[in-house]
Amino acid sequence: MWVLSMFFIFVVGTAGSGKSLLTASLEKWLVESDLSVAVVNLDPGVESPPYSADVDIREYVNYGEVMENFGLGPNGALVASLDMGVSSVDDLREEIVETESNYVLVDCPGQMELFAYRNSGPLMVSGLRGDDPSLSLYLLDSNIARTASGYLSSMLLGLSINIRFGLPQLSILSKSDILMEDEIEEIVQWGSELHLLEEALEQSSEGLVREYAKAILDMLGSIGTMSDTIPVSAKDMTGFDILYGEMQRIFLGGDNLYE
Ligand SMILES: Nc1nc2c(ncn2[C@@H]2O[C@H](COP(=O)(O)OP(=O)(O)O)[C@@H](O)[C@H]2O)c(=O)[nH]1
Ligand SMILES: [Mg+2]
Repeated sequence: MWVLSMFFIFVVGTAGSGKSLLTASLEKWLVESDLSVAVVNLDPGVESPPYSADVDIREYVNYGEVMENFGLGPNGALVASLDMGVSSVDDLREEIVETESNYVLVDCPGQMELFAYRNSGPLMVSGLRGDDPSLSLYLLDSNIARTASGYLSSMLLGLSINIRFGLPQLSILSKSDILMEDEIEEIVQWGSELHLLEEALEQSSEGLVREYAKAILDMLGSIGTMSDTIPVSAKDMTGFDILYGEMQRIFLGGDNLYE
């Protein structure tokens, strides 16, 4: 019997890196390609996301009430809301399965760092995806990645998110429309040719960074986890064909590299 898989795509990155708009644009792109898509909002604190969510954590936890009832600030309330959301993960998954979609786009919380480092993050991810094939899209914000030290620190955060979630991960250079073509090329090259990144760090960085940059780059080179960075603009809808190709390569690759 032919069993249809659902493919889960978790959109992750720091606050403001463009997760929600990318989710909206990727949904549009996939639907235009005749694929069915379910969009999941996992951000309890979002007011009006740029898409209409099929499944929404806000139906299970009330961020405003959590803030008020427990006397918490925005970050504390987010952490508490996510912890509470984990107890509803089976219901969220059931709602997702009922949509019978080809792709499930999961827009992760604004403060991704909090989500990734708490237990609720990985628990939520594994509960939502079940045994379905999954990957994460890690957004490197062009505003940050345009400098060598910004790129390196974003990369390292991506690596640590990768360690927490244990999913195959693609690096996306988000908001690429704000960069010049040659800037994009340079950033993409940093990912594949670490010596270029090292040179850029040497030219631009303070002494201390220069000293340990080499050690970090040697470490990155030896674990060989650097994948190509894919420039995408959710605003201009560019880069999606290449992104889709890379997602297919992971989902349909047929190997068990990530299991
Ligand atoms: N120029 C440009 N701006 C973008 C793009 N994607 C998102 N933004 C802007 O960046 C800000 C944060 O985007 P959002 O999707 O809410 O980020 P999130 O916090 O990661 O969900 C918003 O003002 C967006 O309009 C893009 O592709 N190009
Ligand atoms: Mg968002």
